[in-house]
Amino acid sequence: MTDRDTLAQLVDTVRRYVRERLVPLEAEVAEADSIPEQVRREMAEMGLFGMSIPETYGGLGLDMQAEVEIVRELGWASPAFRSLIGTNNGLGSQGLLIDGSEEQKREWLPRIASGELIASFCLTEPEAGSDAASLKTRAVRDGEDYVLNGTKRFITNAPTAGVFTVMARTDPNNKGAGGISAFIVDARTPGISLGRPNVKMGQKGAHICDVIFEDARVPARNIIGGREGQGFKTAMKVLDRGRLHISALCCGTAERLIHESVTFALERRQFGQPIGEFQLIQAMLADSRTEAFAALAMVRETARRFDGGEKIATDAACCKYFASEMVGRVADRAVQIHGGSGYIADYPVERFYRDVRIFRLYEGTSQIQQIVIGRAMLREARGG
Ligand code: COS
Repeated sequence: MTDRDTLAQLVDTVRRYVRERLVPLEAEVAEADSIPEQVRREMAEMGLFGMSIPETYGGLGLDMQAEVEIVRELGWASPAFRSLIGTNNGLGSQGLLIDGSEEQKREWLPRIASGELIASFCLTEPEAGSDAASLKTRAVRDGEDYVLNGTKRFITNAPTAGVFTVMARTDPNNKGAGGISAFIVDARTPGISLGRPNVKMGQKGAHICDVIFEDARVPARNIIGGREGQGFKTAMKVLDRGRLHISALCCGTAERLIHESVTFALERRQFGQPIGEFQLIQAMLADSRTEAFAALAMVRETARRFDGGEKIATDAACCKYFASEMVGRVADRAVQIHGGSGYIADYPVERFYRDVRIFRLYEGTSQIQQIVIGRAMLREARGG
C-alpha cells in the first residue's frame, strides 16, 4: 500500500506542476498539436511514466488508490498531457505486469517506467472495435518466431512508441477469444510500419495512428505469459484497470470544467449582476458538482477494492460508464454557462468540450460498459 504521507506529497507536487506548468501551455500545445520535449523530460523526472509500475522495475509502485489521485490531478489540464504518460502506465504495460513472465518484465518494464520507451496497446482493428474478440491480425508460428500480419487502428501513442502489446490470432481455427494471444513487440521490428497520424476532434498534442504488420517476425519468447490463447483475457484484465484510470481522469477534468464555470459565473455580468447569482446558473453548477462528486466516490471505492484484491471488472465498467458520461454533461453545461463565449476558442471550455468526447468511446464505449454490467448482473443472479 502506498504510504499516505508520500502520496500527499506527490499529489501536491503534481498539482502544482499541472496548474503552474501545464495549464499555461494548453493553448500552445493545442495550436502546435505537439507537447514540448521538455515537458516529456519533466514528466519522466517526476516518475510519471512509471507510476503504476512496481519499484523493482524502476517505477513509483503506486497502488490503484494512489494512481487515481494522481490521474485526477492530471485531469485538471488538457487531457493530451495525461495521454503522453497514459499508455506506459496502463494499456501498454499492464499486460506484461499482469500476465508476463519475470524475464519479460525485467526486459521491458524499466525502460517503460523511465519513459525511455513509449508503450502502446494494439487491440483495435479496422473491423474489430467493440467486438474485440473478432480480431483478424494473425500470428503464425515459424521456428523460433511468430510471423505477424494485420492492421491495428487508432493506436494511442503509436507514432512515438518503442514497444507494442499486440493481440493477434494464433489459432486460425478458433475465431473467438480463445484463439488470441498477446505479444510484446519491439517497434523497430522489420515489417512494422505506421500510418499517418489521424486528425482528431480533440486532444491535440496526443497522437494516434494505424500500426501495420507485414511479415513481422516476433521471437516466440515474447508471447506474454508464455502460453497461447490467453491474450484476450489479458486484454480484458488490462482494460478493467484502464477503465478505472480513465474514470479518475474524467473526475479531474470535470473539476477543471466546474472551476472554469464558477469563475466565469462570478465574472460575467448580465441584467446588472454576476450570472452566478441566477438560480438557473446555480442549478447547472450544482448538477455538475453533484455528479462529479458521485463519480469520484465511485472511483475511490472501486480503487480501494481493487487494492484489496477484489474483482472489479463490473464496477470498473460502472465507473467508466458513469464518469465519462458525467464529464460529457459537465462539459456541455460549462459551455452553456459560458453562453456564446463557450463556443469561442479563447475560452478553454470550447477545447475541453471536444477533448472529453473520446472518454465515452475509447477503452470500451458506454454501450460496451452497459453490456459488461448487464451481463454480470444476469450471471450473478444465475449464481455463475
Ligand atoms: N477479465 C478476465 N477475463 C475476462 C474478462 C475480464 N474482465 N472479460 C471477459 N473475460 C473472459 C471471459 O471469461 C471468457 O473466457 P472463457 O471463454 O474462458 O469463459 C473470454 O474472456 C471471452 O469473454 P466474452 O465471451 O465475454 O467475450 P465477448 O466476445 O462476448 O466480448 C466484450 C466481451 C464485449 C466485453 C469485449 O469484447 C469488450 O470489452 N469489448 C470492448 C473492447 C474495448 O474496450 N476496446 C477498446 C480498445 S482499447 S482503447
